[in-house]
Amino acid sequence: ILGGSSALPGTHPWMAAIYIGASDFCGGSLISSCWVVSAAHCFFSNPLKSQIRVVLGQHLFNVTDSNSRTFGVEDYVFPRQFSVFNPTLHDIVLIKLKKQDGRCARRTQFIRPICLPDQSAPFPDHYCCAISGWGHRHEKAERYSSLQEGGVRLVNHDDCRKPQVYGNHVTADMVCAGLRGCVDACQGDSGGPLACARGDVSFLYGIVSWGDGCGRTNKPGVYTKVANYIDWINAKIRRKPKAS
Ligand code: 4AZ
Repeated sequence: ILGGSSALPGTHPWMAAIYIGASDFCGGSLISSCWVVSAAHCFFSNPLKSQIRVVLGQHLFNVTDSNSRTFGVEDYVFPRQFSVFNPTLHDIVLIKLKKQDGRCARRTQFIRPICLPDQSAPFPDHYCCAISGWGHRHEKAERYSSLQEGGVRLVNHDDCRKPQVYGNHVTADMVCAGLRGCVDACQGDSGGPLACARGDVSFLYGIVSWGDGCGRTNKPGVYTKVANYIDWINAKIRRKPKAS
């Protein structure tokens, strides 16, 4: 996160740290006890499930403590439209955590799921939402940071599709945020949440997906529009009735 500030432990309790293979890293969001949402492009090389670790309740990058819990991965699923040939389209993946002693994440002060957005109640243009992540704090940073947070305003969709912004690279399955570039997501924040709140309830409105650099004028961050994938998410995470 560029231009943000250090988050206090427990203020983004849905935040997941996802370690992929030897050196890849992405953010994610806990949406139910056993399921985390992230960006499909983070998984585009089809990493072995056994090489992925998901840490909940983490604060410092690469540091586990008594508040954090580490999970293996049972499975991960892409929407059927996702294609490695165009990984910014349908950039969402569902990750199923491996149970430990018969269950996945237990709620604590530091671990709690975020609500899915309501398809019929979008947030308005210029609404102020929050991004968080362990990613780079400048375009040329060389290491990840402690968990950062910052506020970004939602950008009007037509404005984001203007030729001097992103033109038709931005589709109806994306939302843009942070036009003025003071705060933006950056490398290593991918997969993490764009969280918009109504009252004190936070909703997972977007997933950090792509952008031209970090914090550049007229180059907002682009996020997967989670509301467009609610039916797919619910179909995948719904407990399947046991055959009797
Ligand atoms: C990245 O490389 C990345 N400014 C993520 C988000 C943005 C740019 C780059 C948006 O993962």
